[in-house]
Amino acid sequence: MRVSHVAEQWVEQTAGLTKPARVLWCDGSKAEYDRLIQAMLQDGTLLPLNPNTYPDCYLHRSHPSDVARTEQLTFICARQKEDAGPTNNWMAPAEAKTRAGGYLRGAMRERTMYVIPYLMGPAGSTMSRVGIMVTDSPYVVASMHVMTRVGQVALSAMRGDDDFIAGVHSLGDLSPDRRLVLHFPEEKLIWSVGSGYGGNALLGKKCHALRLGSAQARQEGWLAEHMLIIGVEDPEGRVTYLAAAMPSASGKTNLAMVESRLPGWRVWTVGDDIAWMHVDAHGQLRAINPESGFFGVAPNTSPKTNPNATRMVRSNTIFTNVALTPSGDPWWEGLTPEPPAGLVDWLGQPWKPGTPAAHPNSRFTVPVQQCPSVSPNWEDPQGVPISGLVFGSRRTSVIPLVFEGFDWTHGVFLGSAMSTETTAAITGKVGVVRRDPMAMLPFCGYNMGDYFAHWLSLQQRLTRPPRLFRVNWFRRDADGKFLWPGYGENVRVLKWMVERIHGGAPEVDETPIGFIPQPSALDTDGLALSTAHLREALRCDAGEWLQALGDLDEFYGQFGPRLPQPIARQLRETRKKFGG
Ligand code: OXD
Ligand code: MN
Repeated sequence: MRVSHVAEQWVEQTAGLTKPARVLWCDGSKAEYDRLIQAMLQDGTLLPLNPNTYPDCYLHRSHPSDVARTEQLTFICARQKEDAGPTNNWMAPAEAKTRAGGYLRGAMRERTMYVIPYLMGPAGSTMSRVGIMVTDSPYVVASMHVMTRVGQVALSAMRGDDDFIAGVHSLGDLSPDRRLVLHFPEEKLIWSVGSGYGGNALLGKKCHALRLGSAQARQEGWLAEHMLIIGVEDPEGRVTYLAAAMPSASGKTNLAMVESRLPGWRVWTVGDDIAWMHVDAHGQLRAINPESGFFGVAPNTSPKTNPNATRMVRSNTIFTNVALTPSGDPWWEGLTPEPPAGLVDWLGQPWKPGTPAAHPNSRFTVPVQQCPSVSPNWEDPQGVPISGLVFGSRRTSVIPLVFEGFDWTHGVFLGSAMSTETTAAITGKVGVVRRDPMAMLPFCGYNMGDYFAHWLSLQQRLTRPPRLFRVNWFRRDADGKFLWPGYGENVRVLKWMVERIHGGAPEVDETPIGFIPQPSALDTDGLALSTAHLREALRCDAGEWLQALGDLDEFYGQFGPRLPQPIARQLRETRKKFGG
């Protein structure tokens, strides 16, 4: 492999700090992956699953205190606190290095330090970017093989000797007291110690593609977003591409590979979690999926909620923290209506009814190509043209099923004002409402006031700005029942968006929050949904909204002068339209 001098020096320096027994550069080959799997089967890091029903699938159990992203231990270490902004934890770079350096010193003794050159994005795309990470976890290496493109393909994409994001990862001693996930945007550097799980440890994903990616995107004039990418094919065979931001564990993977219930309509999967979007020379927004795998939430994935995912994880999949059946199949809540007898839970103990069998944030890691609905264009180096952007959140009340922003600025305001109920993807309380602008609250690597300004500024380069939509699949009626059936039926909402994008579906109500479809505008053929029910799902209530907008002044106020004036103006105007 051709290796950059800067990378070699940095690896040597890192080895000097962490003191591994050996250093091994990864080439990304199948043989390398197989060797890692064999070694992990031997030392018990992986358990084999039933080779007849789940060929080449494995189960990993993480440390029981290391099961989700730890936002409270995640820091943006910009030189100036203001550049991290009020929504990020901040630590001064020198202090961060002293603290984490203490945990990393000698942390790899008697371990192998794997060096993983990885490419985020398709080979040959000017939108793709390179990372080089070191880790002492073979599970992380195998997962990076699935989630990114590893080896020479990455090194060949470097545009200069130092054109890479550097990432140091060590399991440390896995103690939450000695766990830190640190981002140094000015140094293109990530340090993560003390966790072996998900976004804390697979550095390509949240740390690189979102936190440092978003900071780099701002400097270079593009967007790194927490968005799925899909192509929606209509009965005429036209494919309209959409990107949709949704908070973690809120059905993003389900929507990314949704199987349409509408005859003639079909959804093609480009990505399920992250979109990197550039404005091309013609002023068209184009998106790539920087990842090459899915790291999806297992619980509630079933033939009903996500048939494509249940098929896709039947081979070549690494499961983490799911339960195990006596015949060696993985199991999680929702997979089958009844739990099979004799389950072993995610901790490896006989399952006790009333306790979780799979951890609520248990996951599958699987290559994108295995998705039955994968788009033929998913690796197009030019990216796919985006005609609509969707902001979705999880709200029991207030937010209608779907509506459309008036224009780019108003749509950016809607995204910036998003709030959602928390899920098991992060440690902490589930179901608490918090502001989550563009579903990026935990992932924006710089001051979110500047982030809103960056979004607004793109408009001048867009000749045909995408339409911006807001969705909420999770609204409930007074009895606590979901108002919308969701899952495969969500294609009906996508159909409405596609019609709007192409100048159709004029039956809308103009409300203070945007255009809401009249019940007749949504195709509900074959659904047992009354108009009254649908009206409730689409209802916009002035009193509820004025209350919901109540704490936005405080949220926006934190950004002080960094809050763009157009956003403050949109809030004032919305209130005024509601009579507030
Ligand atoms: C994820 C997350 O893993 O958002 O995608 O937590
Ligand atoms: Mn995510």
